Amino acid sequence: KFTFARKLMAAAACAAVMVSPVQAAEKVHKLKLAETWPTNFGVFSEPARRMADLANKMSNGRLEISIDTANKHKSAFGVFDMVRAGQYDMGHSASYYWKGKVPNTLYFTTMPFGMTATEQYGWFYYGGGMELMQKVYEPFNLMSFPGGNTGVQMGGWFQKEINTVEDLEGLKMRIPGFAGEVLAKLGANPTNIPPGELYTSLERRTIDALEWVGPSMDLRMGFHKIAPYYYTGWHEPATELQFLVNKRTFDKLPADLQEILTTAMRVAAYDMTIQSHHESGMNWATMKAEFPNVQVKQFPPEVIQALSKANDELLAEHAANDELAKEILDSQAEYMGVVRQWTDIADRAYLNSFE
Ligand code: PYR
Repeated sequence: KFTFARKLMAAAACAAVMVSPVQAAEKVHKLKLAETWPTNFGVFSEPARRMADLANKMSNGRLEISIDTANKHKSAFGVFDMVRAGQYDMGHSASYYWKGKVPNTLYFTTMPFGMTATEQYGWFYYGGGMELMQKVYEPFNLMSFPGGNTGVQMGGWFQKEINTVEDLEGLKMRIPGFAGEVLAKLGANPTNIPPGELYTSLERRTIDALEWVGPSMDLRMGFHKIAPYYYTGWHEPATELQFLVNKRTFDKLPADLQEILTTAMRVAAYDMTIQSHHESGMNWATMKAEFPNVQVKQFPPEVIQALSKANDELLAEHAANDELAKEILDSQAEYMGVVRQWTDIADRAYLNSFE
């Protein structure tokens, strides 16, 4: 007899049978990511791996992201082009490396005398920064997301002391981004060199000085063995790395996987920001104890004033030359103008209130 209960069971079994082909058809999306960084590159190697792991677990295995370091693809500064062309689906790099290709990408890493990491994250996520970044990247079939922040960077490793503005003239320094242009205005010769080649360039004196990151990364690079002076920073107060995503790849993902990928990138970026501060703290203590000969210096006020003046002039030039550059720079300046007042009352006043 076909009872009601049996009918229900049959319906349930039928439903189960109907679900399973759907589950079987649940596609695994395999994405490939290219990093600018070499293999085993400390804190910078973390965000891509953490993001891939999180995305895989949160999607129950439906997102599989494999990672190639620069040792594999041999093109540290080719990441933009490779992701744009779809040779890779994703990248992990830094936006200011692309200024020679797309000048307006320059403003989404960090700016000399600009926002701190907390302020800049506020600008990205609540102050219109993300929208402006997408406006710059979208014409290139790309999306860009924050990829982890180093915090305030050290001003770099120098063979000779910088006592006057004249000491910058003719100085060959590895320094990317807007800061490089500021230094050029004061007569220095800035250049960008892939991270894997920095030590050799300074050791062989192809360059006189370099800035890389700060103790979180610099100690493992060994710069303290080949340059005596370690200057504090002015040029990169909040260096934000970058996840690049090929827009066509992203658009083809189901909506839930898009959300999972975006969340995984955001968590991985946040985590690197914390880890950078931690590693810098630990490594700073180690450096002071084990390498007491490293001379920590500040640029004299006269030099900082000249850098700041050149920076202001360059900002005005960039804004005058390009409408979108002006929109981005105005947005950053307005945001910082408001938020810095709070930073002053909160962080600055707190730190200044005691020794
Ligand atoms: C640099 O290239 O200098 C970074 O800090 C990422």
